[in-house]
This record gives sequence, structure tokens and C-alpha cells, in this order.
Amino acid sequence: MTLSDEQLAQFDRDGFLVFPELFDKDEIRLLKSELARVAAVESDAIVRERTGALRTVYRTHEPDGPTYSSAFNRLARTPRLLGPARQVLRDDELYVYHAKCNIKTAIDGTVWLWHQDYGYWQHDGVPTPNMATSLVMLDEATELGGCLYLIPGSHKIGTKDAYKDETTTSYPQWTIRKEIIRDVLRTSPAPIPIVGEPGTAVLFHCQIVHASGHNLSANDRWHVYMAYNPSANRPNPVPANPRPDYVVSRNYTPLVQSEDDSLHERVHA
Ligand SMILES: O=C(O)CCC(=O)C(=O)O
Repeated sequence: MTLSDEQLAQFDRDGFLVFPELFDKDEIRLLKSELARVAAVESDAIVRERTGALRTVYRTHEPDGPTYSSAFNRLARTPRLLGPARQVLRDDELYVYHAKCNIKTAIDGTVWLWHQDYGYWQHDGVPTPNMATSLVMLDEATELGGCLYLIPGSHKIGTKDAYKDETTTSYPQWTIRKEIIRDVLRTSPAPIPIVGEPGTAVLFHCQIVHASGHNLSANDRWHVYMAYNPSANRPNPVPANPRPDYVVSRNYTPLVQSEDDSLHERVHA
């Protein structure tokens, strides 16, 4: 898939693009059944809420781990996601920094506080904020169900001072400091709720300020995120406690875009 000049300009201006119906019902069914399968294994790459409910399943795209699914490997390489990511990052040699599926379970699924992804990734040693993430909705995203909120244009305000919040949820989050985020919210365009049907995709910049609320609805909200980084922007070594491979991949080999755009394994006669 190739973005038009208008779409590229829109990404540069707003920091995100939305693509309704990018994946069809069969594809979403396949990804959901594969995710349910890999989410049932025991692995460090699976994070739970304090209640024990699933929160995040990492590393569904790399063949050498228990959470692997070939459909997710193909998803990372589909021209529908990889093509636009290459365009907005102005680089054809991208790898998956991490693949994660946020399983915001009905009632149990908790918040992601206001942050910028590069606010985490700079601490992993990533030299420059030239990264982007593709989100694919496997369930309908609604405001009651804890959809993502993006602040348009906030990818241009620099990397804001953040602290590691280790108490709000089960997972440490680099969160923009309260006095700073209040100021950002008061002076920026209103946050946009990223709602949509299953099959909707969103591409967003690693500096865009975003958050999402608790899932207060009766339905789970499964989202897939493919974070892309140019191989040349791989992290430098960090002095202490590098995060595990499932969240900061050490496989910097540029992705080969799939030729047929299908998420299904090709069956050879
Ligand atoms: O899935 C969500 O609701 C938010 C995810 C997010 O912001 C993140 O993983 O950085």
C-alpha cells in the first residue's frame, strides 16, 4: 500500500493516520484465533493485570518463541502496514522493535497513562525518535471500552519529562509528569478518541502523546501493535538492566515485505 502525498502531509501534521476496513473479517478472525492460542501458553512474554487477567502478549511475530504465530509474522510484513511505515519514516530498512497485543479485558483491563512511546524507548538506548507504530483493531474500539486517545500534532512538542510509574498498573509505564501533561492538555487540540470497527488500522508517530482508559464495557478490546524502527536506529547499549528481547528486539534484520499481502500460510502443492 502506498500513501498519497496528502496522507504523508497529514501524518507529518497530525502524527497519525486512520485506515478503516484495512483488514477484512476473515483476517480478523484468523488473528483472533491465533492470539487466543498463543495467549494460553506459559511465557515471560505475557503480562497480566493484577487481577490475573491478560494484559499484553508480546513477540507474536518471531519464529523462535512460544508466543509465535505465522499470521502475526506475515502481519508485520504485509505491504498494508510495512509500506506506509517505510514511507512515514523515510527508510526502507525497518525491523519490528516489538509486537504486542494489548488484551484489554472487559471490566479488568486497566489504563495506559499519558505518555510518548519514545519516552520509554529513549531509555532503551534508541538514538532518535524516528519510529512509528501500526495498530490493528481486532475488536471494536469504543470510548467506554478504553480506546486510545491521541493528541493531534503532539509529536512535534519534543520529548516531555516523564517518570516511571510502577504503582498504577501491573506494568511500569514512563508517564508524562502531571504538571506537564496538564499544560499539554490545556494548550493542545482536544484528544481524539480512536474508535473503530475490527479491521481498522492506525499508524502513529513515536512522539505522539497518547493514553487510554479502563475498559468499563462488557466486551474485551483486543488491539495489535507493530512498532517499527529503522535498522540504522537500533538501540545503543544501555548502562544497566536492558529490557528483555520481547519488548526491545535484538533482531535488527530488515523485514522483507511479503509479496502476496496474505496473512495465511501459502499452501504448496
Ligand atoms: O492499548 C492501549 O490502550 C494503549 C497502549 C499504549 O499506549 C502503549 O502500549 O504504549
